Amino acid sequence: MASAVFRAPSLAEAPESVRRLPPFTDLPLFHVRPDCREDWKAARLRKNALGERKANDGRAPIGVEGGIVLRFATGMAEPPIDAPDTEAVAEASRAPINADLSPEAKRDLLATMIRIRRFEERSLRAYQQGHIGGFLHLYIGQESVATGTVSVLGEHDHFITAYRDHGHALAGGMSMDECMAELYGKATGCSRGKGGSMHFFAPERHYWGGHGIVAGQTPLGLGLAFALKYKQIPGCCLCFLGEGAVNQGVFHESLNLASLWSIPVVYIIENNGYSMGTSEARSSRFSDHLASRAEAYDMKWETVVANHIYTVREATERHARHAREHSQPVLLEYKTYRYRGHSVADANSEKYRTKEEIEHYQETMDPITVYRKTLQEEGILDNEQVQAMEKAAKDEAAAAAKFAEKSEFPPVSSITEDVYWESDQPERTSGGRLFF
Ligand SMILES: Cc1ncc(C[n+]2csc(CCOP(=O)(O)OP(=O)(O)O)c2C)c(N)n1
Ligand SMILES: [Mg+2]
Repeated sequence: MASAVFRAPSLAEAPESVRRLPPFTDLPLFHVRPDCREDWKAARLRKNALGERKANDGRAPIGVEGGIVLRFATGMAEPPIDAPDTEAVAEASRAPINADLSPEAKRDLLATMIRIRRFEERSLRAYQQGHIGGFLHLYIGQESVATGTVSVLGEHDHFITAYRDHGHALAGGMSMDECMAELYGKATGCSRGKGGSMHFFAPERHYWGGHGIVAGQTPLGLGLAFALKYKQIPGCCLCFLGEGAVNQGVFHESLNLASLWSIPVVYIIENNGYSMGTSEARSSRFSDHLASRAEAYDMKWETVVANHIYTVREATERHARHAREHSQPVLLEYKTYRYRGHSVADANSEKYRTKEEIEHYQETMDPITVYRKTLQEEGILDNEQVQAMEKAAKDEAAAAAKFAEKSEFPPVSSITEDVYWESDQPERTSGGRLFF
């Protein structure tokens, strides 16, 4: 008999909740939720008819949760977000953190998001031309999160993230030159060419990277915030993670300690709907909000649709202030979306989601487009200014690529420099730096 794992359950074996559904023969062996938008459903069914069923020999297991039919082997997600939260945007725009911005400061935020996107598009081109090797995780689609969060940080605050780290770096003030050179593996890169895409660092800007192990940065973020409290520095630490990191044990250990010791750490889940090719729905058991898991640790939490930078700034500022003033942790979940594959190697990112899903997001939710419209409606941005920002960002990215190409690779002799133990052994150091 075939292994249970690879066998579609028969109706007789199904639990009562399943038997009440239409017969399996009427249901495609596909990931369909009854509340899913009709056009997406249709697109999924079309794709299914075209080859998915054949590819899986009709044997993909089916799971049913509360009337929701899931196929676990492969399949696509419930779209991470359906529509902008217009009410929340209007409210956030009236909050002092946004309302008090000068027109110039508002335009600067747009310019930063455009810079991040053009930088990454240029880096993708460089990758395809063979200048960049290894990983390249693009942040395209999520720009409002890094730009909005980092823009409300105070002088004593710190931030740290995972490997999808280019946006945070540029939002934190790092130059395109040092970032692009790092991607090229050159000695002029921010990590002297030894880190690459996943390891952008700028501790002098309070940016602590850049970490490749999923959830590995979550205890480090806790440690940074602990150090602030221990040294009585009135700051907090923003610690970013993907929604794929929320089931890692170390994340839960970190939440527990953060709450137990009242540590001013703001955990920010950038929920872009997918961990590599696995949708949120297929990887995590939760009711409505991933962030509600914070309740297990007696911790505050909130979920925010993050495609508008005003909502991101409002929520981050409010929670960061609370963290600093009360020395309390919080778990914030930002609903966002990535357009590209997990990394450049994930070229067929439409395999686990439909083209329609990606297009829908780009047309209705794109963080750069929606914010540009907001500024135009506020009467503080015209087309010429947008074009100037676009040109400046493209020119800057092209210049950074040139700078990287011309730079030297690090010498082989430098391979033993910048290793971790140095800071504890000053007499044997080659120049490692201490920042606290
Ligand atoms: C401990 C560990 N397990 C597995 C991996 C391989 N891996 C790299 S990224 C990733 C998906 C993480 O997705 P998510 O946290 O949602 O972040 P996103 O890529 O969406 O930004 C996995 C499984 C890893 N790097 N570390
Ligand atoms: Mg993700």
